[in-house]
Amino acid sequence: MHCRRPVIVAALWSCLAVLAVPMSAAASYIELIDGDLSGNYLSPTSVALLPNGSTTVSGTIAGAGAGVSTDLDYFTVTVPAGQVLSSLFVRSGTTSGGAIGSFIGIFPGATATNPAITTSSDLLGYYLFRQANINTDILDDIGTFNFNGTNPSQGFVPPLLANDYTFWIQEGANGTFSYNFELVLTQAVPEPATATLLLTALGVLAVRRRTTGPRVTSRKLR
Ligand SMILES: [Ca+2]
Ligand SMILES: [Ca+2]
Repeated sequence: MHCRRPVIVAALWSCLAVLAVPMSAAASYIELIDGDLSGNYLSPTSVALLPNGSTTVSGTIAGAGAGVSTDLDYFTVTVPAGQVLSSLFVRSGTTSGGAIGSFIGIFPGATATNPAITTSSDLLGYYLFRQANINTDILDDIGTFNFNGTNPSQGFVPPLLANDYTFWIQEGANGTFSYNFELVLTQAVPEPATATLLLTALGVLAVRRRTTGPRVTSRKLR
């Protein structure tokens, strides 16, 4: 049931795209409508991302204070072949918690690791988001953040390429806090090496055409 809405929206978008009707693409997972995201790091909720468009993921996390999280949210996304995750915007409605913000982390693959023993290096990246981040893209911050300068993640430079990724959102301060994220998929561009190979291949073809053309003509003339 959780996947139906994005799938239907994606199908609608495909139809409209065929008809060349201009329209902004969007999909969403809203906890208020779709239910609480999984708190099980081994079985995150699957959230479908809309290709060449935006997917909103919004909900709440809760804590009991002293770093104890009582509602953790895990969700897995698949960045399909030919697409990249280019941005993650913090949108309005985000409250976050504590003095330094709420936690968001990204694991490579379709599961997370046990939060009781997870270290920063298990994560591709992580960040402490807050209201000041509203309407900014924090994907690059997630890729470079290093709390206290002593907790490095694996690190990455956006965009995130085609693969499965698992997001982990939590807050240990006392209370319930809202988040509202926009994940943006865009078309992958060929890597420079691939582009160079293509250009080289095209160049070889062009040279061959130039060299074979006159020879054929001269044979015909003889
Ligand atoms: Ca939740
Ligand atoms: Ca949850």
